Amino acid sequence: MSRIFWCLFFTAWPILGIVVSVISPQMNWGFPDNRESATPLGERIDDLFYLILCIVTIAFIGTMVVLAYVLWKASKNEDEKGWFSHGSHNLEVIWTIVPAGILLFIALYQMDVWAIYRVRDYDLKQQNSPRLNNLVAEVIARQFEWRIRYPAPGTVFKSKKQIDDWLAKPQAGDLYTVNHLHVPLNKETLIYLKSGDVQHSFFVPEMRVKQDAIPGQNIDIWFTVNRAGDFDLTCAELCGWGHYKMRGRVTAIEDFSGFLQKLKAEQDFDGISKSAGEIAATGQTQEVTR
Ligand SMILES: [Cu+2]
Repeated sequence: MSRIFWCLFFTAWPILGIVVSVISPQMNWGFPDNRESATPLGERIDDLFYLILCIVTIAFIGTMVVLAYVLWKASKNEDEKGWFSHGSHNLEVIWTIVPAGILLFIALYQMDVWAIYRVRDYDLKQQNSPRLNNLVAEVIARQFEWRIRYPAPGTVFKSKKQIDDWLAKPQAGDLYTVNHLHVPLNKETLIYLKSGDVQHSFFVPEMRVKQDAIPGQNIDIWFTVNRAGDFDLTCAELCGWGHYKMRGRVTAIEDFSGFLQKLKAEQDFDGISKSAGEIAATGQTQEVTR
């Protein structure tokens, strides 16, 4: 094969790759259900991904242009031999310092988002902090399901110690569900994540929320959902033979306290009085029919 063939061959693939990348959003060639973030913080996380995508695209195009130039230059003379280099100190310094500088820039630039994502419990330690009552639920990941515990409707936490006490053991009046977490819409939400056995990972792709559940730890997760609806919850840590079936749902609803009241009516239903639906509809206490 002539050198010009290899020059065209190795130049065509990067060009094809770039063309496919540019047209794929319009052609809907992305991942299925690759939808926009349902949380404002998720949008900022997406922006970080796009920033990194821009940086690697520039680096990719730059290196491919150099490669194409070298191939094209060498293809003009079939008899010219290659030049072997044992390294260039200056070049090595440059390609160490430039990526290091880019990594340092990304590390500093993302700190804000990371702080909002991970470090929001600092003022829970203050008495009567408004954030104390952002607590919505405790989620226990276990082989192979998500166990959800909500505080009794109307519970008010006045200190971090009260939260810790609530987390330490189940309380009378707590409400329970399995694999389906409800959260309030447009409100800063705090959930605590625990593991009942091995390591799991609480992952809600559309909310851009992902957090490992680690045995022995209560891990706080903060988010604000600003789109009503159902979102897939999945386990993102291989946790055993039934890992694949650790699927759940997160639902963001406007009337969160109404949901808790309905859940309480269902849970308190003794099986012989009015149906849970009727009680929830009327808001009455139960009457036992004999
Ligand atoms: Cu798992």
